[in-house]
Amino acid sequence: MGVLRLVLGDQLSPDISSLKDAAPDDLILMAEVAEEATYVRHHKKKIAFLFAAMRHFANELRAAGHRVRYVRLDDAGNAGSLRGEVARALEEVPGLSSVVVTKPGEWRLLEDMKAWRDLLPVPVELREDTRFIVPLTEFFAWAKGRKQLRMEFFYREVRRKTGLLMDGEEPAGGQWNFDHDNRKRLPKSLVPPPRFLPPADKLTQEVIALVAARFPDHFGDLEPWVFATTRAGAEAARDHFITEILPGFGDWQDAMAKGEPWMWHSLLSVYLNCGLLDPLDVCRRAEAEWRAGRAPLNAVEGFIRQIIGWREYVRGVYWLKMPAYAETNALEAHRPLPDFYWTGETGMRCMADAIGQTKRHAYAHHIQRLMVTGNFALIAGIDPQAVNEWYLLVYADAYEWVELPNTHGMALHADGGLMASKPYAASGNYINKMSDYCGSCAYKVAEKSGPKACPFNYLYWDFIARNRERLGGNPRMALIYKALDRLPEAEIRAMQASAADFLAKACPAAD
Ligand code: FAD
Ligand code: DLZ
Ligand code: SF4
Repeated sequence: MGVLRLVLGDQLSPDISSLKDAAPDDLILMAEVAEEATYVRHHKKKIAFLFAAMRHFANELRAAGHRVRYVRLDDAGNAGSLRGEVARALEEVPGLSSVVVTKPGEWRLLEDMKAWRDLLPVPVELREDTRFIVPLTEFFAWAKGRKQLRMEFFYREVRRKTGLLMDGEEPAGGQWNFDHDNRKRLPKSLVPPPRFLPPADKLTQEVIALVAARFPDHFGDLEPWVFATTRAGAEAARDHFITEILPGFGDWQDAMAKGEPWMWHSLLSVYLNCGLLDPLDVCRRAEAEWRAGRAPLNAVEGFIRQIIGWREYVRGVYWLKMPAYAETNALEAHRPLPDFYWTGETGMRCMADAIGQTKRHAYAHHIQRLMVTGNFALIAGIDPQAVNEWYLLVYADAYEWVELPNTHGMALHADGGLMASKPYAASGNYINKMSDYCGSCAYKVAEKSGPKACPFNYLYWDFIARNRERLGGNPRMALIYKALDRLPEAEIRAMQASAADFLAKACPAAD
């Protein structure tokens, strides 16, 4: 008797726990299903990337000698859901006595799978996802009894655990964190380097045509193609980043520039999150660049912190706090998402750029996600669930375990400060300091109210004023409230009037 081993679209690792004891009689099932493609209306490029990567991975498994049942979206009889496809395989293939699957990255699917135990005629084993550096039990033990979960302290534990950038007991270079070196604005004379953006191979082109035909109403463009869809391609992207781009990662980590979607970011999340790259391996390679003297410590530490710090940490927060986390709305924000999040059509140059490239590439870098689209949603008071849905569907790297804590915790402060000690709210000054957007914007960053004023300015002060009761007691907000109190009453009223006017047009509150 064999085992039916289900591999999900974001589990494309040969060493995934569901495959570790695979035997010749077993059958590996992979399925493209409408339910996963439409539970939110994912960006077309995200669906195409994942289906193409799944098809390539199935070929990789076959080449390694495994028996694989791969169900394509347009195959006759496709049941439309993962549960349906597991049930169909059990019915159609004789000799399968149990189902094994590695736990999924989203709460909704884990709950669904738990119910499979009662719905399917054979036992179902759900295995831990061991592709992360910190097992969830370890994260839960770390979090126990802590009122606030500060990433920095967690990160230091992971540095010690992995030995990454450690000289004995001490952090390499004598400091845990080199963030203060990583906030440079891009000089006009410096152009971001060319990137590894492989064209679509034949298999991927077929999938692109399928997605264009089946999901025409979904957000986003399929062309130009920018992602590798094989393990070898993802490894080439990793190697290109590490040798060519990583040295500049730190200096320009927070910088933005018009028409420049990639800057010095790695573009690796899409491969890490679907299993084509291993996070610890990527970090060890980055460390080796520093040890060999080819990349500076501020760049390598900053990059490694994003992966063994933030990435592991947000996963822990997600599984610690779900399902209640998805309902959090500590700032009681209820406005609908403005239409320009879907079209990119707005006079705000920073927003138009971030949304435009999101539409084109299913990618925006962290500062655009946090300080442009996230910051706008925060200060405009957009409903966290609407914002969450947007981030989950527009990015090719988005799965709820990583997207939700970043949205509710980091960008929107909807969790009341569990993740961030104060909201990442900022006026146009911040965007102007870190980018060259403002020079070609329809609005004026120096103006605080009125029809020409930068909306980030009046929305920021309106946010600060209207949240005084909720945020005024936070010691980290004390200076900001002092600054608000120093502003002339008439100036505050003018900004509030501009904010009300803008919001009434862009995202009128429901009655
Ligand atoms: P780089 O800047 O090159 O960073 C290197 C790696 O570090 C990334 O590949 C990623 O694996 C990891 N990383 C960096 N920052 C974070 C972070 N805050 N949380 C978790 N991992 C991080 N990341 C996702 O992978 N999926 C998401 O759905 C997602 N949604 C986000 C939503 C919001 C509102 C915000 C503010 C951030 C979100 N992030 C998400 C985190 C971050 O923006 C992306 O990981 C990053 O932009 C991916 O691009 P990159 O690979 O070029 O990253
Ligand atoms: C995102 C996604 C999409 C679009 N399609 C599929 C699919 O057809 N089959 C599949 O196995 N997985 C898909 N996925 C990834 C799943 O949604 C993902 O495994 C869960 O959200 C858990 O992270
Ligand atoms: Fe963005 Fe304001 Fe600058 Fe325009 S002026 S680009 S809206 S920050």
